[in-house]
Amino acid sequence: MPNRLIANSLLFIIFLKTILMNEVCEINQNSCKITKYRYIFYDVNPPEGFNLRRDVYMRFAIFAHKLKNTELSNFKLVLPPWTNLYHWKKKVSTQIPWSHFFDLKSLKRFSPVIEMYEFFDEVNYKFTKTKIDEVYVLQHFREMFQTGNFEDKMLIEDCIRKPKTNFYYYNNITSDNIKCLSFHGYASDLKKILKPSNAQTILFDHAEVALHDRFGDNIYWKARRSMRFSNELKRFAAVFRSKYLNSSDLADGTILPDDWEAETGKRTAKGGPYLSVHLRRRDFAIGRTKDVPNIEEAASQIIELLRKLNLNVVFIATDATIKEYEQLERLLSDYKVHRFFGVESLTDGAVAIIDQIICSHAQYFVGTHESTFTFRIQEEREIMGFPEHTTFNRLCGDTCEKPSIWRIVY
Ligand SMILES: Nc1nc2c(ncn2[C@@H]2O[C@H](COP(=O)(O)OP(=O)(O)O)[C@@H](O)[C@H]2O)c(=O)[nH]1
Ligand SMILES: [Mg+2]
Repeated sequence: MPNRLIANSLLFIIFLKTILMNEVCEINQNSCKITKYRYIFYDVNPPEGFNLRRDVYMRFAIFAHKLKNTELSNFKLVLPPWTNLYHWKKKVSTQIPWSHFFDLKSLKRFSPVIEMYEFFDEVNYKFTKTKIDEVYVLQHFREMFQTGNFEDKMLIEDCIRKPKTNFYYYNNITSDNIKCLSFHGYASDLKKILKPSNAQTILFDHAEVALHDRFGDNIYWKARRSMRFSNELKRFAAVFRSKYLNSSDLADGTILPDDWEAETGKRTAKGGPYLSVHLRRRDFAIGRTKDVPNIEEAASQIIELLRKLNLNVVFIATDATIKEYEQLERLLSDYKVHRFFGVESLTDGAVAIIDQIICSHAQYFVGTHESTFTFRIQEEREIMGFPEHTTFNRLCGDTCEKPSIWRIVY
């Protein structure tokens, strides 16, 4: 009977829809769309800065990338929206999507990532409450540091600290299934959690506990190359470079293909006719006095470099206070000194990226010891193909070992 068939099919669809959507659409069931996808969320220890967060993103983007073409290929990685960070002085009033900083199309060419709003849209959550099916708060094994036994492992254990998952400050997201997962291993090991689970949504908090699968291999660099900055931020940097630093991609030899997948790795970048400096202050100037110079020492090292390079223009990226920066400027008064001050409409995060872009295009770069802000600039220069000796340089404190060289591989 065709009618019965139709009725049965309808019932079956409703049944399917109910099991699929049961956990996630609490109110307003009718508005729920059927989606065949499952979702990995992650979040990072709140005090961590932007550039460490970019590194954690890579660990999870690589994890999700490796799920493609496996039995877990219906998982997508939901990008954790940006909320106020410790280093951002100008507060943001809402969750910021990744497209504010990065080119989403490029990210998606590497890994099945989506923005939070795309997730909301896919499951039509807008007016409903979202309950994450399973939350795992990663923590280090307590006994590992006592016994020195660093085998890879994971185990649901008592929480060492009371978990404070904030769900990106959305007041319509919760979970009633939060566990602590003692973990020592690589991000991709987390598929052991995905495999036996039939949850549609899984959140890993304190994701920074999971390590890179393989730091510095070609997959690492693919993930890294896919993290192209948004066109808007690139434009701000380009205007500044052209206006103050006599720098353009054509003249500097820094034109890259539109698609990062087409990059071949030529070491032919020349860079603009300026020295760029990343001078990390604030918490580094307090907590790492041995490794970072004071302002006078920084100035004399910069002058030495300018003389050696026969340059008279320097671009300073720094989180220094205005007072410190003015002191530096005075000490460098024989030279043209530039800093990007930004405009009112730019977020602190955007200004920081524009600083990084301008630094990465200089003929010669010198950074701050063990700052992830500096590391990201060095990677950018590796991608553009600068000679290594122009990139892996640091300002000296009392200590001055040479920075590690992380060469790009394809
Ligand atoms: N605009 C700007 N911000 C900076 C600079 N250096 C540090 N910051 C800010 O301070 C934060 C430092 O945190 P993070 O990104 O984790 O780098 P790290 O702490 O140096 O390893 C950055 O994200 C920026 O918000 C700089 O040169 N320019
Ligand atoms: Mg930091």
